[in-house]
Amino acid sequence: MTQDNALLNDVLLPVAGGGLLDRRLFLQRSLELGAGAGLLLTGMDASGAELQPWQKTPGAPFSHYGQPSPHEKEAIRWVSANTAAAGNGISWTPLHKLEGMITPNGLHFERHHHGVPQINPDRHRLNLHGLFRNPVSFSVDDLLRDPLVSRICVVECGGNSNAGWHEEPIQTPVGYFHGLASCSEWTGIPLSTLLDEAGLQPDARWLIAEGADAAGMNISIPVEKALDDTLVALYQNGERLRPENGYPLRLILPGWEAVLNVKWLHRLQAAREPVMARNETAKYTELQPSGKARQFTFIMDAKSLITQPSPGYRLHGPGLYQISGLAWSGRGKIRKVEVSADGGKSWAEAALQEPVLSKSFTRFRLPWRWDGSPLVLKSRAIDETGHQQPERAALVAERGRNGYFHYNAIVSWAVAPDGSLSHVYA
Ligand SMILES: Nc1nc2c(c(=O)[nH]1)N[C@H]1C(S)=C(S)[C@@H](COP(=O)(O)O)O[C@H]1N2
Ligand SMILES: [Mo]
Repeated sequence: MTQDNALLNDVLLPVAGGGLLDRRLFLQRSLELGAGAGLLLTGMDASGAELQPWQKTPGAPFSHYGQPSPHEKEAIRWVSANTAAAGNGISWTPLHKLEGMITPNGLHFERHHHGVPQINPDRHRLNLHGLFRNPVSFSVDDLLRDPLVSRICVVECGGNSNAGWHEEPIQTPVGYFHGLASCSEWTGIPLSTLLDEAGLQPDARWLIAEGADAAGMNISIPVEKALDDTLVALYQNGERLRPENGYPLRLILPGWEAVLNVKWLHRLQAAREPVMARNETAKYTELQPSGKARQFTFIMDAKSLITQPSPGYRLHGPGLYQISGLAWSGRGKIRKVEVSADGGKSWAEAALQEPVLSKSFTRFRLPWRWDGSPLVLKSRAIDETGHQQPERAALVAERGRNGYFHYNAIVSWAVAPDGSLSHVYA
């Protein structure tokens, strides 16, 4: 018996009660590692699989802030900047590349009217003025000392999905059609706390919020919503807000069109009347078939879409698939999502993945066996208030052809025999 073998036998004998083994077992581990090194030389692991280069040498060092794998270069925001106006434009969340319900901060959609201000938090203040008994000015540090609360909710631009109003169905990955919506955990201070502290006067009906960007975007918020679930957010998915999403602080009005979620918030004026800013008169209003215009249409209605499979992907032949998608409603929780694989003739109830949260992305899934024939996939959401997503024809009949905002019709993907998908009005 060699000296090494004797050592191996020794260290496997218990050295004390309860199964304690000899501390020299670590030496045996290194003997095993020696054997492993032999495998390394043969270029195969114990299962006979070939060792990859990264299994043979130490990996990259630590990093202060992580980045996605370089192999995930397609999971990016799609930028659509307005070249006529500096800093004006949008970028879309790649919903077709994501799973689960939370949007990573680097992929939260963006809408800026005048670029992303680079704010020094030490020089930023939030001023409450107008119809308050004690007008007050907060520093960011003041606000960070207040008791914080968190909630998960969707931020969705009122103009999201508006390509649905086009005469012809837009052909683009689903995130670049419906991705002006993102879902995050927001942490901050209930606005009602700050309004209490400043002594909101009873005759105040509106709060006029203004951002510290060069556009000085302003908009009017009804006092009822401000006192209900509105948050002054400081954190987004656990870290401080990203500059593009409002650093150091922004408003979050769960379920309402995102234009009200004023970023870089620096002023709240309590008033009797709305300010009639551009974004509540020239924009975010729509002429109806009745001849009347919609205004102050704050709530984002129920919506759903299938993200897998979706246009840009190709099914690899007949067989078993999992349909996966997102549903949400600005009115509350999603009660039910139904999926059709025959263009709306029959519907099956999808499984909703927990947690199902109010005004948040809800992931739905349904197994599906594709037999290779052409068909149309659809999904429709019903929220806890009973609101159901309309068919496109019904939405157009109700709202007419001047629609630009609040498009929430059922979305249809046609599957071709070659497994490719396209957006159809069906
Ligand atoms: N100060 C300020 N707030 C703003 C805007 C802006 O341009 N400036 N854009 C609004 C619009 S139209 C939308 S859709 C949301 C977008 O928020 P996000 O960029 O964090 O996704 O911010 C809103 N708040
Ligand atoms: Mo927006």
